[in-house]
Amino acid sequence: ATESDAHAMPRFPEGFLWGVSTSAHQIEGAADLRGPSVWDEFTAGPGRVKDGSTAAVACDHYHRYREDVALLADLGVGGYRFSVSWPRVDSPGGLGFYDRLVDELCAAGVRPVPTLFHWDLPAGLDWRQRDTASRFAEYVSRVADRLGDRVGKWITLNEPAEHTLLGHALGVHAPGERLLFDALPVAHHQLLAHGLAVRALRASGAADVGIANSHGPTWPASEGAADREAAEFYDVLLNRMFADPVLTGRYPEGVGELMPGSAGGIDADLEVIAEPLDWYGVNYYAPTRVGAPQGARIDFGGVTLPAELPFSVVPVEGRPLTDFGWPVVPEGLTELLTGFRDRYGDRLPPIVITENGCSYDGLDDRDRIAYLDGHVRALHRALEAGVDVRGYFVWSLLDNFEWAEGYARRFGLVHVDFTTLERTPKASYGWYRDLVRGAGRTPVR
Ligand code: GBH
Repeated sequence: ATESDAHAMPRFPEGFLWGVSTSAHQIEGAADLRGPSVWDEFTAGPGRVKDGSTAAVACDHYHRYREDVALLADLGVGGYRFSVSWPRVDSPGGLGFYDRLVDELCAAGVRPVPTLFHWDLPAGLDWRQRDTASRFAEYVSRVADRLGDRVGKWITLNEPAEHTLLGHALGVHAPGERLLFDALPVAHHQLLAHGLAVRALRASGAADVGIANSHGPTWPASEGAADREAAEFYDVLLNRMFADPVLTGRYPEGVGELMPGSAGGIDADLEVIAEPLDWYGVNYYAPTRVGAPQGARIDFGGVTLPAELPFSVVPVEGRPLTDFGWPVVPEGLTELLTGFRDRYGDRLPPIVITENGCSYDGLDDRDRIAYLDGHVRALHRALEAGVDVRGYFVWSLLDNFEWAEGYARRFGLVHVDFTTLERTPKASYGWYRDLVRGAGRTPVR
């Protein structure tokens, strides 16, 4: 075999959905044409975002969506995962933008895959309030009634785990609360919102509903009991607390008692949360090594964790790091997916990788190609091991507003000059186009 044969991409099943992902607050801009979100309030405060930037303009996707859809069409992806901004939908004419975007996508033969909440909660709402869950379901019904004739595949929430941890427990994301374990009701109310949204979507005729949860293998720092116990705790907190209730209708042992129940008790909520899904979305970036608490503040991928947590995060050694400092561990994706299949068995619907990607600078981004190539192969190994994975979405189409990191971290297949807003495809865009086009285009419906 020639060298190129040895490196040939393995074949993926017919109909496998290749795509790219973005989110509203990170790319749209046009902040004057929507209501404020908790992120607008948060970034207005000093020292919250590293470069002092805001998402008021971002990639100006709101005005340039036609150009961006042309980039998607040229890329040849079968799906585009974007998010709908709740504060935009709540403002006059707000749904019109998503109407136009969805029409443009359909005309380009790209399947729209909207996420209904990607962290930009309307200012004034608060996930600590149970009522926010029913407000969310009402908003979801409005969006589904308007777009449901052209949208098949829906995502309720993006990463409630990260939103709870970073936004409400550690305060490095909006709304900037440092509640530590008192943030748990925020997780429960988002999960309840997810379940109510699934019901609202189905009531409006939607047939292909999922969630995008962040997951990664948790590796104990050593085989010692204290490290293993700390890693187990972390795994419950970041992975199982969000997957178990959705997939099995139960919280992991010990967690349910900490959650606020409804008048009907926690079981009534869990029944809503466990509404069966058509598919389960996984966002994967890296595994995390976790050990016993060290009584010191620790750096966690750019975030400083308080010392009082019952675990510590330790570096994964011997691996290349992305610009963000996250280790590159493709086989972690295989481990994660086979682990999910083993843990959840028949309760696990087909999986879609709803985000995977890395931050690197430069147009000749060979490191990104290496990262993506490794992860796509790792995904294929999970398929060979019998895990039912139906799609893969790269984070992200465009360089964008990377939350507390501002514009300093570039995750795009397409470079954005944030002064001129000019888009320039990177080497990785060409690589992904070859992969997607070689694999065959996924039919739109
Ligand atoms: C996603 O969050 C978001 O959905 C998206 O909006 C965002 O732009 C994108 O990722 C990139 O950040 O243990 O040190 O390796 C994912 C956030 C990724 C945060 C994995 C923790 C592990 C850090 N998580 N990360 S480390």
